[in-house]
Amino acid sequence: MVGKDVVRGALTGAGLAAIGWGLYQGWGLSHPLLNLYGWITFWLGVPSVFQFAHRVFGYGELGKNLAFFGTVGLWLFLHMALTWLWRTRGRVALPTALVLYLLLSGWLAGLIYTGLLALFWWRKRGRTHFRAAGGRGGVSRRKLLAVLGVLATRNGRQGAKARSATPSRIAWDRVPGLSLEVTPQGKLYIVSKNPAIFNPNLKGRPYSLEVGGLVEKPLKLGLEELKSLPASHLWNTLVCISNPVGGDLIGCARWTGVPLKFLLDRAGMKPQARWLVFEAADGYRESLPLVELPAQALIAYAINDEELEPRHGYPTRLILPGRYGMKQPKWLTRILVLEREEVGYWAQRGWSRQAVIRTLSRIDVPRPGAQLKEGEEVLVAGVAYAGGRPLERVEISTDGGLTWQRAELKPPHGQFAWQLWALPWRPLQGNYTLKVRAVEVGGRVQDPVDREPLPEGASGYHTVRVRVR
Ligand SMILES: Nc1nc2c(c(=O)[nH]1)N[C@H]1C(S)=C(S)[C@@H](COP(=O)(O)O)O[C@H]1N2
Ligand SMILES: [Mo]
Repeated sequence: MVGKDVVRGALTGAGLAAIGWGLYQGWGLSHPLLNLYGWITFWLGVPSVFQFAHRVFGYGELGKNLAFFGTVGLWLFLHMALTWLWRTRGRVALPTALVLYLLLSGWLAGLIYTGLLALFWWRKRGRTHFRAAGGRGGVSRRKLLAVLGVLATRNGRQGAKARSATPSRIAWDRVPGLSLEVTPQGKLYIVSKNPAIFNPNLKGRPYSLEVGGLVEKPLKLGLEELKSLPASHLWNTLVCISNPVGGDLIGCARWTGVPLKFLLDRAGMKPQARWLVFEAADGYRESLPLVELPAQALIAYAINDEELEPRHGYPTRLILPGRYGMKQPKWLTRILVLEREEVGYWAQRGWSRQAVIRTLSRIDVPRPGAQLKEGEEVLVAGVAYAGGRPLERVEISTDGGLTWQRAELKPPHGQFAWQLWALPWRPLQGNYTLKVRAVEVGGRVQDPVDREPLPEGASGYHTVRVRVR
């Protein structure tokens, strides 16, 4: 009999998760499975797990997805237990489920899920009747699932090529292996707390951005209204705080949107206003002290003159120059002005609260382990960024950091744009350890101490070993 509970429980759990996915994508209803995942990553202490997963799986999506599969397993197990309860202790099963769903996802979703579960159970009992009477039982349920599935539309990936060139000794757009100075949207890294299928897709859904809390005049603006307000452009480098030294969770683009200051001025601050809190459609939160809000911060709706793709935050996201990506919520739905801080999603999990970008530099070419030919000139080249603090120079060492030479530095597109750098190099035979470091105006040299990304972002010099024959 317990074997049947296992099968039924798993089917029930899977069915609820699927219907819930439709409700989440279609109407933005809180999904208990996603919240369970949030809890688990919270209580397991993502920081240490993250560092571990980082080593074992690299810094891609694998670790996150494994954690998610674990959550799915737990979710199914919970429904097996509930199914068993329902069979053996009948009456306590539904209240238990109610408490579980309420805890996981609040009253609205909690009631809806309990209702759905009751429906599942009731149908399971009823089905024997229906079967005898002509088997109509499963049909409407299948229809419901199909309708809900259709509600969520997914979007294909595309990205236009964008290149830019400035006259210089170096043809910047033709250095083999060097990053594009402007990252096309389709090539910009993607990071989200959610497994990909749970990223909100707000395309075709009614949308409005609220500005509320300690303001004189709360605002509620649709996308078209936002677009009709005075727009600003900002060159901004987006980099994830979990980007390791030399990593590729970084890109630079030209963002378009409404200056956040403009919206706040329009709403009017009350005297007690101290903090900005940002809320997103996936339940993500971040906050920032009002006094630290840079004038350039945007509520962005376009990148490189294209509409934001769903995975990059359609219809709007915050662009907060100088801070890591975690402080730039995608799928923005609400901005609250408060008296005190609300600790952000990742900050709750041990990451930095301020998340100020550390000065970084990366060698794009040559690649680690490259075999070069003696006497042939190559360009050592890469990118550097100091979080909006102007760069004075970028230096390269070919002897593991003993001596340094100055690379050519391409002028940036803007204060918050990364910079390309390159250095012609004609090596003799041997093994070389290349290193790069950036130096800010005023002489502050990039931090050489090797640090893991957690909690304040990685530091240390990107190092590449090559062989010349
Ligand atoms: N709503 C929401 N916004 C979010 C996140 C998220 O999980 N949910 N992740 C943040 C993190 S950690 C980063 S690094 C950036 C990544 O933005 P991108 O995927 O557009 O490159 O989005 C940020 N904004
Ligand atoms: Mo991030």
